[in-house]
Amino acid sequence: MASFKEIISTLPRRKGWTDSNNDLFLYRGFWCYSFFIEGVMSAQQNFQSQPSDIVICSAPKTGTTWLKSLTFAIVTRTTFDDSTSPLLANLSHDCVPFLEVDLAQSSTNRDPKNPLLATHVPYSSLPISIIDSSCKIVYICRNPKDSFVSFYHFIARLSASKDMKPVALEEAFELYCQGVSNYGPYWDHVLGFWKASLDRPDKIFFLKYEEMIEDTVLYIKKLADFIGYPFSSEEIKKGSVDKIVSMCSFENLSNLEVNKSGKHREGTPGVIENKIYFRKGKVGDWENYLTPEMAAQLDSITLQKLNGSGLTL
Ligand code: PAP
Repeated sequence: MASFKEIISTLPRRKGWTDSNNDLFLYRGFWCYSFFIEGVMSAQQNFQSQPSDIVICSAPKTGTTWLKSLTFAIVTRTTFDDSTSPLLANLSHDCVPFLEVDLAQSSTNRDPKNPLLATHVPYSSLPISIIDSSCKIVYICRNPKDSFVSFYHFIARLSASKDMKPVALEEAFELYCQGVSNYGPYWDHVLGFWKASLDRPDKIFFLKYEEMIEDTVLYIKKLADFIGYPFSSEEIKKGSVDKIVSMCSFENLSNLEVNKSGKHREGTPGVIENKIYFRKGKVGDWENYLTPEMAAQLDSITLQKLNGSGLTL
């Protein structure tokens, strides 16, 4: 049987968003770096989901770090509070295992007390046991203009820390519009989960970053209900929800020492400074980076792609 690497070497490829040799490959309809595709292939073969699992799904740069923090804080709130939470000493990515990296080889490599896992894999390529089991999926999406700008800055900051150069913003923009971004096309990613959430509303909870920023308390309560960890009226009176909102706020998390100076996956080639996951955490920052023409181009692609779906972004 051909190895994962051999299979990947036969896939269509495009240059990634930096000057390094790290190409994006088209695997089952989505673009991805080979390291992650190997993980996805392996997870598809090996990962066994449990009914109690809560799978946090997202395209990159749509609010993953925040959603992981919120969900982790919700499910661990009887064990920890806002002065003892592991989120105060660890990046949320280190509290929630990443399917295609941490769990690719084995589904038992987990803390049995933690039902959470996360992935960027599109709905149609999730391991079959996640689709078939009664586990819950929570999906977050974000306006494509802000997602693109966030993505570009992430790559630029990552490149600076790894002695690489990002492509120019205009070039990355063209690639993004063509769907050539890690786990892209972005619109296909969102639509896959959107349609699945309409078909299976008990299984998939669909969130938008902008709505969560607008009314975090409301969506935390909805999220807690959906994943089976509802807040009691007693907890609400005591301010439990507000404490989680404050603890997981951009201001609080980005100012923690661990997120200012710590590193994710230290000692591996994938090492990333935690601070790169925190930039502005705002809605509408695209206005500072995209020309009106670029914004109109992205809006028109979004309108066309989402046409008839009932979804707006
Ligand atoms: P990932 O998919 O690689 O994990 P992700 O967390 O989705 O990345 O994206 C980072 C974005 O979330 C950044 O957005 P920006 O570039 O527009 O600023 C980051 O600032 C934002 N972010 C991180 N933590 C929070 C938070 N606690 N609240 C709101 N936004 C946040």
